[in-house]
Amino acid sequence: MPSEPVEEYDAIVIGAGVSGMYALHHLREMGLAVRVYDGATDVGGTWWYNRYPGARVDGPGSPFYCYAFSDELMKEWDWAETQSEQSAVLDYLEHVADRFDLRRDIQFETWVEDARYDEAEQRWTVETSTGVRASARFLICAVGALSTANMPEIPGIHDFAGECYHTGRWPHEPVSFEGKRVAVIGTGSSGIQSIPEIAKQAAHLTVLQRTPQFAFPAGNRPITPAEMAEARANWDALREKMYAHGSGFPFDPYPARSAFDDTPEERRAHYEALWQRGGFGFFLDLYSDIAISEEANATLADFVREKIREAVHDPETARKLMPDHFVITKRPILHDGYFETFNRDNVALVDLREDPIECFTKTSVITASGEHPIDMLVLATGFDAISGTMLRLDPKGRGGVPLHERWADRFHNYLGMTVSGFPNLFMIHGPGSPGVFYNMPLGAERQLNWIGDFMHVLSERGFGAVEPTPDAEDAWFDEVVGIANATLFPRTDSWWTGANIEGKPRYFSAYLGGSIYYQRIADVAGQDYPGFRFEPLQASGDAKAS
Ligand code: NA7
Repeated sequence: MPSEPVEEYDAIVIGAGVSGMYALHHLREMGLAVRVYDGATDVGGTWWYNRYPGARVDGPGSPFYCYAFSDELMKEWDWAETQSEQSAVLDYLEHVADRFDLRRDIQFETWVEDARYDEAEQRWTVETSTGVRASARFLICAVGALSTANMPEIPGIHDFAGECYHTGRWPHEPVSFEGKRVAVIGTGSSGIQSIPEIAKQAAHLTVLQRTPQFAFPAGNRPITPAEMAEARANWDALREKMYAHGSGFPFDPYPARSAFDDTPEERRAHYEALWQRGGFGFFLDLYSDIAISEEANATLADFVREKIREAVHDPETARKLMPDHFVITKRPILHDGYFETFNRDNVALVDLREDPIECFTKTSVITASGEHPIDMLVLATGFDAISGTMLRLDPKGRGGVPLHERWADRFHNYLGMTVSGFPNLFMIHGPGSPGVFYNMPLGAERQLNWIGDFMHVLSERGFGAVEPTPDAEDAWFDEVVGIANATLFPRTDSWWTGANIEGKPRYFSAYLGGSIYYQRIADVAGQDYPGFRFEPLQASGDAKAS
C-alpha cells in the first residue's frame, strides 16, 4: 500500500490536555503552523480520562486553577466550587477550545506511535495510529505527568470476569455500583476521592490498602458571585501574586516560622485552625520546616493520626489506617469523609501489608486471610508518573537512539524541558521541572512562553537545531536533586520518586524550587542560553523551514 504523504508543519504538539491546548494557542499566535495529535475524542487530557466518582481538583483549586494568559477568559468564566468537579474543569477546557478555535488544528483519536529525528533535515517526523504522517522542526511533548495508567500485575487479575475499571481510564458511560460487591485497590488521591462515593451505592466495598495515607479535609465550598466578582476586579494583582508564589497560586509568601517557634499548645491550635478551614491552603500556611525537619514533621503527623483515630470508630480499623511515613512526603490528599466511610457497615478494610493479595479468580480476590467475592474491581493504582508517558512515546533522537536508552539510569534533561541528543524537542511538565508541584495550567503557560521565545531566537538567528549539552544536563540534575535532598521528600517511597513503578530510576525528579525555576529559565534566556548547543540551518532543512 502506498504510504500517506507527509504533512509539513512548524511544530507538532503531542497531547491536547491543559498544556497542549495552550501550546497550540501560543505557537499559532506566533504565526507558526501547528498540528496537535491526541488519542482522546476531545480536549482535556488527564481531565478527559479521569471521570471516576468523586474526581475533583485536589490542589489549591478554583478559581485559580486556570490559564492566566487571557483577561477575557478570566472575566467570562464562573467557577462554582473551590474544589471543582472533574466535569467543571472539563467544561472550562471545552470552553477554552471553543473560544480560541483550537479544535481545527487538533486531530483527535490519533496516537503518535513513532517520533523520529532526522538529522539531515533537522526535523521530527511522526507516525500515527490513523496512518497520518507529519513532520515539523519542533516537537512539543505535552503528554501529561499523570497520563500513563499503572496497571498492577497481580496473579490471575486478567482472569477476573467482573467489571474492572482503572480510575485514570474511567468509562464515559455511567457506571452503577448499585447492589454490587466492589473492591478498590489503591488509597492515593483517586482512591480516597472515589471510595466514599462508591461506598454510598455499593452493596459492599472492600478497600485493599497497601500504604495508609495522611489525608486532610478538602474544605470544598461554593464560590459566591461576590468572590468571583472580587477575583475579577483584582485579577491583575492576583495574577502577579500567582507568578510570585512558589505554588503558582495567589497566596501570601510561605510563612518563615519553625514549628518550634510555637509552644505545643499554640502549634496544636494552629493545626486545628488549618484543619477546620480545610483545603490545600493547609500546606501553604504550615510551618516552614515541616518538609525539612523530622521533628517538625512529627508534630503534624501526630496531629493527623489523632484526627484519624477520632474519625474511625473501630480501633483495629483505625490502627490499619495509621500512616507511618513522613507527612506530606507522599502527595498530600484532600478528602471528603474518607476516614468516616470506614464506620459504614458495608465497608471493610484489608491491610495488604499484613494480609497480601495472593491472586484473583473469576469472581473474587484472594488474600492471605481468605477469599473476598466481588462483582467489580476498581484500580485506583495511579500512574507511571512524570516521565512515564515520555518513555511510552519513546522518541528516537540523533542516531536513532531511543529515549528509554538515554534515560536508562536517570531522566537526563536540562531545565526540565530539553534533552541532549533530542534536538528541537521540548517537554512540558517533564522531569526536572516543577510540574505537579506547581499550578499546572500556569506552569505550562510559563514554560511554553519561554519555549516560544526560544524558537523565535532560533529562527531569527538562522539556527536549524538546538539541544542542551550533557554537562548542562549534569549540572541541572545536581541542582534538582540538591534541592530535593535538602527536604524529607526523597526519603518516602512515592510516585514522585518513581518508587511505584518497578525498574524505574528512583530519585526525586521534580524541581522543588517553585518560582525559582521560572527565574532560572528567565536567567538562561537573559544570558543568551548558556548550556545549549546550536546548529546552523542545513540547506535541506531550509527548504521546509517556515
Ligand atoms: P497514587 O497516588 O499513585 O495512588 C495509587 C495507589 O495505589 C497507592 O495507594 C498505591 O499504594 C496503590 N497501589 C499501586 N499499585 C498497587 C499494587 N500493585 N497493589 C496494591 N496497591 C497498589 O495515584 P492516584 O491516581 O491516587 O493519584 C495520582 C495523582 O493524581 C494524585 O496525587 C493527584 O496529584 C492527582 P502505595 O502508596 O504505592 O503503596
